[in-house]
Amino acid sequence: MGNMYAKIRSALDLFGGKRHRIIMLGLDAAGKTTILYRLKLGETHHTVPTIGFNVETFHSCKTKTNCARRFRQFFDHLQWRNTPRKIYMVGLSNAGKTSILYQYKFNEATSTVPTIGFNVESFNYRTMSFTAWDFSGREQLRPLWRYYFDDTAAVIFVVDSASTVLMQEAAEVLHGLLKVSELKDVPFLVYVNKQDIPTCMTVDEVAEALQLNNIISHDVHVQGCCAQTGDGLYDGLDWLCSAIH
Ligand SMILES: Nc1nc2c(ncn2[C@@H]2O[C@H](COP(=O)(O)OP(=O)(O)OP(=O)(O)O)[C@@H](O)[C@H]2O)c(=O)[nH]1
Ligand SMILES: [Mg+2]
Repeated sequence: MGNMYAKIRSALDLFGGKRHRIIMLGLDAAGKTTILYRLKLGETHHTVPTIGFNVETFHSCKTKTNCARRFRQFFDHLQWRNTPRKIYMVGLSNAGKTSILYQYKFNEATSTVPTIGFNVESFNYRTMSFTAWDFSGREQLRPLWRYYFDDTAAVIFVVDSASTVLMQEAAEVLHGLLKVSELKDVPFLVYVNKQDIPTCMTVDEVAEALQLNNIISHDVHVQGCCAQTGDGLYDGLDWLCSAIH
């Protein structure tokens, strides 16, 4: 019982229900007051050098998204339920999306056929439950993607690293997704798949071709993998779990 109360108390802290005193220290003109006003008001204000100190109270639960995330964390923390997170798997056709999905689900290589529409599978990893939506990458079927953006916790973008000629098209599709307002604040895991093929591009080469280093709008992680052996897939999922939390 004592353990249960301790859990509830620490979970309530996630709501910001408890007050914490933060002492901000640093050299002259380091930006302390600017940070304080940003936390308090959500915007940058002109400051003058502080004589003595400033005191402000602010709530960490600032945006609706943050509140929803904290609410979910609250339930997870109590382990009353583990809400499945929706993973949105996209990329060009033949990239290996369905092969990756089946590795997640069955932990083994499974033969696939080109997806028409989408596949949906649930699986658990570590303490989290996921519902993965794996869409067809065919150009004619990509318009379907936009009807399923809602409630996406993370995007997995799969690239065939052995298909050099399609890299430009993959870059355009990926950057198009990064502009979608429903996917704002959603982390993107980019799987550089088929790393077992001798002629494949390296992870760095693909990252450069996809201009991944220039992305500042989203949390993006690039991970080399091979869907046939499963290599790299769980390293990517580890990152995803931490990015979703
Ligand atoms: N050598 C190799 N082949 C792979 C790998 N991953 C997938 N494949 C093969 O690539 C082909 C396409 O894989 P899928 O998983 O069906 O591709 P997809 O992205 O789901 O394609 P669509 O459903 O058409 O969008 C299949 O023949 C897979 O066996 C890999 O890591 N290495
Ligand atoms: Mg498929």
